[in-house]
Amino acid sequence: MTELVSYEPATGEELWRGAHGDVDKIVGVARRAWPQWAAQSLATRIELVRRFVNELRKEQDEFAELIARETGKPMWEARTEVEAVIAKVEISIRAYAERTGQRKLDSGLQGTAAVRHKPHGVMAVLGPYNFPAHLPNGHIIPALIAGNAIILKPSEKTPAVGEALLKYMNRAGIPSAVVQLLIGGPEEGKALVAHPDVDGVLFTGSAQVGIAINRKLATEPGKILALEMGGNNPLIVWDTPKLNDVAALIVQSAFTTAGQRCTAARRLIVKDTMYDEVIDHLKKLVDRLIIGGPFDDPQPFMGPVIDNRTADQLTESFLYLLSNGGKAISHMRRLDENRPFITPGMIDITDMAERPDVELFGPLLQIIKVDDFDKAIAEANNTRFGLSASLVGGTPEQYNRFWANIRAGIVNWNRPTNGASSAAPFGGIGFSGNHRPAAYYAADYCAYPVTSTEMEQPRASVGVGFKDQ
Ligand code: UN1
Repeated sequence: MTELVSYEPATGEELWRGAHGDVDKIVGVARRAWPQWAAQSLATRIELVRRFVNELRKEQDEFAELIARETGKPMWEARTEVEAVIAKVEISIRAYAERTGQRKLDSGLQGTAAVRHKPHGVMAVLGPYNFPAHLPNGHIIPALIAGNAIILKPSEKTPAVGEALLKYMNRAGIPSAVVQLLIGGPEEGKALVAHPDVDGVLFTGSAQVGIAINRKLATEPGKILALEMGGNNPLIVWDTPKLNDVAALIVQSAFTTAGQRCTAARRLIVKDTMYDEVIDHLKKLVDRLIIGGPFDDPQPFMGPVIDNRTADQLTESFLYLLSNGGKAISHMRRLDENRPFITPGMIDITDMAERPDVELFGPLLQIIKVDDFDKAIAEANNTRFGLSASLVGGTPEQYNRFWANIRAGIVNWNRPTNGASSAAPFGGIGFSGNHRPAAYYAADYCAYPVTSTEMEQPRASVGVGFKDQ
């Protein structure tokens, strides 16, 4: 049987090894377990997800350490991820009540009309490697609360974190048949998504894979599909005096988690009169940025990217931009031949004839100089993606114009493109996903509304068109 192995990006050491799962068998177990889980009271399911938080809290440091090992992100960031997992539970309980709770309505029909929600059944959760606990958890918890059985297929780069997440859930008393782990690669992923006994797919990952799933499910209109994909997110810098703060905001947007966030700023669009000063501040800050292993002391700003192949692809992308009209502001360099530590790359692509509209998932920032605010907005919209966008500086009137014209699901003023709230709807448009698949509105994907109209006695409403007896 094929085995999956995960390695620590920072050291190259093997971290985890396990056999690929049997999709049919796992789906069968979920199918059989589901009715009993759905029949539990909502209060019981809520009690159990709250117990999961208690279990996790007991081993919060160990879990953060595992996340740091398997992703390469610094401990301070791994701890933040565990906090986000914990916070998601109360957010999801609230979201279930507010988004999918029972509602009476005035339907205009005779009788009492109400909308109530039911779980879909078996939900497949496909997770990413950048937040291997937080993002799948953001789908698992609302789906569990709603009464679904879950199959988690973690990214093949982070199986250990996926396994640990479910272990805490099982310890809390959520049955192991109700939250199962499927280890595997694309083959298992495809089989799971297309399985006739899987009722919904909650996906977080690249646009390429998300679009393939969407195509695969095109003939199954009833299957629920939440797509949280990537971005080619713009950050516009307009008139603003606080350049130290602006530089810090740009660095945070583009380079936290080594740029491996769906919300990372990929394109910096700068007003021409601000350009030299902004770039100067930015370069100085990037030069001070510490890159290192997750447990280094002092803690690094960012770790390695996920693996050597990704590091190679990113440095190749940087060279591609450079040889196609880009001007290097700061070179993306490999710091270690054997490990995927790379320096943040910044490149001015203003003069590039054709700009690639792909998500470069790493610490690579493309910079564009513009001389007019409307051109800046047009430049920001020059993408098929539409996840997150920020304006830094400018007047309230300009922010309003930006807000009205920008095509993105998350729009910010004077704050980074990333670090979006988990208590708010989260998601994008276009190649970024199908609207609001995550965070607060994830609840919408986890239960379907049933409209019921109820009368005390049987009665039809059409009384014309019959012959006399
Ligand atoms: C980010 O903005 O860096 O809970 C990711 C969620 C979001 C994820 C945000 N807060 O799904």
